Amino acid sequence: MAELEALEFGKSDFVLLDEVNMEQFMENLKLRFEMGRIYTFIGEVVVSVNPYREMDIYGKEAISAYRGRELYENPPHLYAVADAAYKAMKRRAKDTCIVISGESGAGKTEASKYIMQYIAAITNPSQREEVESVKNVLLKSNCVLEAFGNAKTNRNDNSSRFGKYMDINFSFSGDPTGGHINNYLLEKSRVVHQQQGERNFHSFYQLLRGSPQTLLESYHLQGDPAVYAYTKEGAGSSANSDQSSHRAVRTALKVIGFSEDEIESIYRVLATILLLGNIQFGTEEEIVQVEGDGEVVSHIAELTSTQPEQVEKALLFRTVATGGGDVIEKGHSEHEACFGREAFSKALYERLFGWIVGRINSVIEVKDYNPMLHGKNTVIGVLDIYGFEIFDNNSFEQFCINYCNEKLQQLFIELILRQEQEEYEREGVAWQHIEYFNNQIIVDLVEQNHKGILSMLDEACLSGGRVTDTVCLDSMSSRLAQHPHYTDRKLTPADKTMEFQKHFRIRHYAGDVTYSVEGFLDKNKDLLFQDFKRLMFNSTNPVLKDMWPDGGLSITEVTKRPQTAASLFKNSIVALVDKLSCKEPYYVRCVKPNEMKSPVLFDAARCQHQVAYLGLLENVRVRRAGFAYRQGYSRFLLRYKMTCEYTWPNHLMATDREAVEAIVTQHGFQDDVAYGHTKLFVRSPRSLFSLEQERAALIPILVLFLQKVWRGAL
Ligand code: AD9
Ligand code: MG
Repeated sequence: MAELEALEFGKSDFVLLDEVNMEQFMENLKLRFEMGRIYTFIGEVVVSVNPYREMDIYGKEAISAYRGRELYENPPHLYAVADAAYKAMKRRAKDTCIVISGESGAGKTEASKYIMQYIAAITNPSQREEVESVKNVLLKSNCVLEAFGNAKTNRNDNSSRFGKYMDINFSFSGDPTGGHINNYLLEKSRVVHQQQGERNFHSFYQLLRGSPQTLLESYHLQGDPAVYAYTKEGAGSSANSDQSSHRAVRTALKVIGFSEDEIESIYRVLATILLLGNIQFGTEEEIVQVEGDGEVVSHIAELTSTQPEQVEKALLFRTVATGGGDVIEKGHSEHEACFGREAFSKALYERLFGWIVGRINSVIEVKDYNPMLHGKNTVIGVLDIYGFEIFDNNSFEQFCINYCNEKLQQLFIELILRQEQEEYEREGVAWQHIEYFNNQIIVDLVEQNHKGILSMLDEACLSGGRVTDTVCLDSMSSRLAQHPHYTDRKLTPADKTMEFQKHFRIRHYAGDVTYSVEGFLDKNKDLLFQDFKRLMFNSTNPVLKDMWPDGGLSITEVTKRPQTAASLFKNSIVALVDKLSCKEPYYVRCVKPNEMKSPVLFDAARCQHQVAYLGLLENVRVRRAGFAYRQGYSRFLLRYKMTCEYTWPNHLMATDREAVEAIVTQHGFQDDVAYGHTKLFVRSPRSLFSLEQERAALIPILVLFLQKVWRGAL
């Protein structure tokens, strides 16, 4: 079957290419995409090309075809990887993880959903109620997190603007018992500003377009996104699914276990943010004021269960501790008031998102787990994190996202090589090392203590208000001038225009990215006046109050050196990498076929670039330098014993290994194999194909023979 698949639809595994070079790789990838074969293996890694159309390959039949089967028994599919991770977890009690990578719009989130659906479908055959409810919450959480964490960008109509790592816990019998979601760096700047043609987070449009008029009125909202500063930019695009999605999200929230009060509070926060965005400040007789008749302020107070005077005060003043230990109230300038309003809007959304994730976690966390009773609590982790981003204008967010991708690429290199090496060592098989580009140098450039860009940013942020973005850039450029992956703007004559005076460039593993430092320091400081935190902490709505536990601190108790956004992000990514590296990894590498979201266009240059930076060719080489196929002796025998006279129906040799040797020798591929302690290693899967073919040819004869035996004819 595999041979047939190879003939018609290209090679189902890139290790089968006649020669490993870019040309052949691309030819195969293109052929398979055009034939509707969007998945291809590199050993256990699945390469996926976004089909940009509905595929009829995820139904019940597909699920049962992959369930419990070996990777090579079926055509490549996400289900094959999901099943491999599940088997390893269940049979060998291994914690596993599935890392899905690729650039924005390549299909990571869709892949993660199919993987979760597969796991849900193959578990809990006895339909135990408590397991079903855990599965339901896990699945429904996707819908909620997408509403609040995804947005339409120019690259992807449903782009994840946060990173997600979900652990699913399993009982000894292999059923989901709970889970935990970690979220990473929500792109909160989107709340107040979107690039041309992009939207704010889906949740805003869903609320405005999906709520009945009476409800909108109670939120003091109008149903048109064009009315609000924060949703105006995206008001014109993709309105069709907002209404139905809103209903689905409300239902999902209920199913997960959010109370009516909690759901109401969530939408009140969204309404507050929309109203905040429309607040204007003006100056009269040198006093900064909120423009208008104060109605918006009282609406905000009503929505947040606070007092209008307190809302107004928080918008116009900040409390500061003087050097002498006094506490004074300082009026904002108009500029500061706008800054404060934007920071507050962003923080409201970020806290809301974090709170929703925390609330989901509280529902799905594994409770009352007793290892003595229930056995080892094993885990499958699924990572769906924003892909590498190169935009026309790249800012702090892209810098963090791309750093995260560098870390994950580092892990891929490390684990894929380590995993191979370890297995060969364990089994006592010799192997040959393969060269690859090690991106550690770029990781260091970003994260090294004292010498890395993140440290320099932090230094600049901690040295008070004197250092501007440009001063920080100058200092960075002089310290990193010699670094092969950092380009100082002064070194590139072509970029010496004014426009590029605030830029630096990093040669990432996935390509060159020019970052604009404008706003870097503000985003890194992530300053929010304590007055806003206190305002929310004093809300009489317990849900809101719960989101702002730090609002209870007085100005003198507030730490003068809060952690910066970049160091918080770095710590969370380092913790993520630690978490992943102690699990058995499975990889899905997603490729985006074109920029037009077209199901028929294979943009060869774009795809080739992705194949190159994802290190897929090196991946094939590593796989080929080693052994493409490995199988435990007893399983191998079970499958192929019919093809050899010495092993059919049973062998008389001392060990299974000797019996396997007999099969291999009889089929003449003894030079293509190595015998490990417990497994047979086959270098080229072609040897296996001939075996498979013979087996396939023998099966009808065998069936005929058995039928005759049963009928007593023999
Ligand atoms: V981002 O880094 O979050 O911006 P992703 O997650 O890699 O990105 P996503 O999964 O959202 O991309 O896929 C983008 C779009 O491609 C989806 O909205 C679908 O319209 C389309 N897509 C992706 N995978 C599939 C698939 N297996 N079948 C059909 C798909 N359509
Ligand atoms: Mg996504």
